[in-house]
Amino acid sequence: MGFSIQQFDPKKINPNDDKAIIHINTFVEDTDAHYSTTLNIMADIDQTLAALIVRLRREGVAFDDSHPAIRELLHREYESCADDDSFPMKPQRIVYDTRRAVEDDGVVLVDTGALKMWMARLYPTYRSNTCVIDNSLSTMAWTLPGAVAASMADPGRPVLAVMGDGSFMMNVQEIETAVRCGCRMVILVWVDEAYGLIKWKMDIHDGTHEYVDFNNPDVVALGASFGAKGHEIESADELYPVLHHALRSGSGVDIIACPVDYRENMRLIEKLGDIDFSG
Ligand SMILES: Cc1ncc(C[n+]2csc(CCOP(=O)(O)OP(=O)(O)O)c2C)c(N)n1
Repeated sequence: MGFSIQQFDPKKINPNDDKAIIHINTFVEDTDAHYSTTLNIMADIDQTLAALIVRLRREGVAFDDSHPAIRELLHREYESCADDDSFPMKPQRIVYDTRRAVEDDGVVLVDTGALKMWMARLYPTYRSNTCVIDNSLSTMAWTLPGAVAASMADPGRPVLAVMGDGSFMMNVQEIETAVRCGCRMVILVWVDEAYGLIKWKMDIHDGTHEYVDFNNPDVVALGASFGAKGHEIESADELYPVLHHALRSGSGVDIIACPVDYRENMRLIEKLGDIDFSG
């Protein structure tokens, strides 16, 4: 459902091209040696699933759409570092504290990078369109202008852009736009002083990395120079109250820089096996 070849190599799920594939999407997928479809349903996915469920129920087919085992696994991982006070912070704890701080209808925009691997897997959502992820083109840095747009579209709603430091620096000038246009938004920057996802990929493939590390500016001074407010997180217990307060306080743009411990990335690989890095 919703599959697109540019997002994921079908060879990984269908190496011998011997699986029966029912493809449901708003478009027919490109032909691929590992993606020969048995049936193409070209339609709105939401409506297709709703119709399918009605039909299955009517015909008395027993099915379980709650997947308790998967939910339990995810929930356990999501809560695993809730009390972990190591610093720089574990990605799992940043996701956990982010979810606690954002109201159920708050909009979170997740940028491209290693942080996306953590947010996309673990961040629970309670309403539709409250966690926006660019999974296809996966362009870096879109969440800063994206947050400007989200806050203009619905000024009363909390808006949070979650970005890596590489992405943040790539579109940092858009803070000027946000301040000039009177946007109310918060930017949470996961700081690892590197292009973390690329470093991770190099470490997996070559066992080493190069030219992916960099230094960051002082976020408090940077924020002030744009007329925004910068915060440096200096211990694990600070993130939740600072984020919680920023999301609820008055006006303007808040930028929160939070150091992250990406040694967890390789541990995740050991736990899960191979991971797709396209984009
Ligand atoms: C515009 C653009 N340039 C390059 C890439 C390739 N790319 C994907 S993730 C990434 C590094 C992201 O680094 P950062 O924003 O610091 O996040 P982190 O991975 O450290 O969490 C790069 C260079 C991309 N997806 N988009």
